[in-house]
Amino acid sequence: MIKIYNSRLAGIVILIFFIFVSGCSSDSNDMDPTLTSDVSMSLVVDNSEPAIDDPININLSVSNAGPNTATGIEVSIPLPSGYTYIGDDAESSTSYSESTGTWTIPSLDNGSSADLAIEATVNQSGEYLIVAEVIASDNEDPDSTPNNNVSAEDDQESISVPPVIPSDVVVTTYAVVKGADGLVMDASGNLFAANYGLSSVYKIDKEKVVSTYLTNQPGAAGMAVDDQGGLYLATYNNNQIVKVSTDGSTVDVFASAVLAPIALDFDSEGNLYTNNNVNSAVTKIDADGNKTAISVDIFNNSSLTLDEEGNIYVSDYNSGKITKIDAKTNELSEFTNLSLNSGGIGFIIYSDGNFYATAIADNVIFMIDSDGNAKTIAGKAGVSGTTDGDGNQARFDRPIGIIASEDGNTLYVAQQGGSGAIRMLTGFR
Ligand SMILES: [Ca+2]
Ligand SMILES: [Ca+2]
Repeated sequence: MIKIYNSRLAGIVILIFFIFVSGCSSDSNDMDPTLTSDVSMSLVVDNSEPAIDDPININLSVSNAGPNTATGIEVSIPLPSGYTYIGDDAESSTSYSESTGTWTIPSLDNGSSADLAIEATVNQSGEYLIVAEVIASDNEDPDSTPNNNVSAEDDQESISVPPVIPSDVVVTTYAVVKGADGLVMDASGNLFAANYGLSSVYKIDKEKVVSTYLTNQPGAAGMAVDDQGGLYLATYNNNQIVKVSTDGSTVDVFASAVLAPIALDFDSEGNLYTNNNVNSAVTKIDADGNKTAISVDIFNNSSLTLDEEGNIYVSDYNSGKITKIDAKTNELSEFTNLSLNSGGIGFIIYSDGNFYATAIADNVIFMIDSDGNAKTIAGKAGVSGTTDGDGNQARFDRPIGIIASEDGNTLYVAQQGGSGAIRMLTGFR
């Protein structure tokens, strides 16, 4: 009995050993989860300061520090919206799918690496942060886990390559008023800066002398000047539009019961428009003060402007969206959607074929062409400051009001933050 038992047991042990040896002699790592490969990556670009539309090569390298051959590696590296894919050069035996953003590496020997170069152009706007991570691998890795999105691990890298702003943009400090809101310039070149919190409007004349122009205007916001030089002011907290006489001596109510007005702009026929901040609407006011409501798809709308054809553009305080209202049909369409990291748009203006917008929380100034293509012309997204200099170096502190000079070649920007300096931009077009 015992002998028979032992002989059967020996046979089973031999059989198991045979299966084990034959299994390990194959190439498949699936058979043994204890195989280990330390996979890591590097991510670099060949041009870290590209201009808009410049091509760059995004170079990704994945290495295996062993001890075993790594198999079944998949790396996620999708191109964000700030880039346009041109092509890629994936090392032979590997493949990159532009549509899924996945680079597949079937096998990587101990001590070897695989390379991928993605060629792309840098867009005027969009998301620029490129994130690459190993999302699959057959073997155990001693210091990283596929697809867990832990940036400190060696299987994940990121890089951001926003376009460098043309350096002929120059930003200087024009004048300092108490933290401002809306801005307007009259035909003589005098600037007027409204202060919402102080219910006041300050005048900055051509010699940059600052004086108090209006007081007791609750929630002083946006302004516009008519053809006769009359200044109109939206008083947000009074739900009114007031008109100031040319010499500044009298202030009359031009329109009342205009809910939460912010920006003001005229069309070529002398109709005045304002955005109703908390009413998903725009109010049109004719020369006699008669009001017409026009719907817009933005509730917390922050500003409006009109082009020379009378189309109305309304900005969203909460996002980068600007909606166009067709002058003839009142039909709504998305004009553009500015790429913002946080917060929304302050004021938008139209000037001589282009649009300009302030990004309050992002601290940048946008220029938008008539097709809705936007680019940052000054400031650095997410970085506030007071530095003057070229467009790349200049910093803003909650830029809000914006107005262009008559010839369209100079911009003035009011700021809520810091000392309330009004900044002047040139060289942007
Ligand atoms: Ca690793
Ligand atoms: Ca990881």
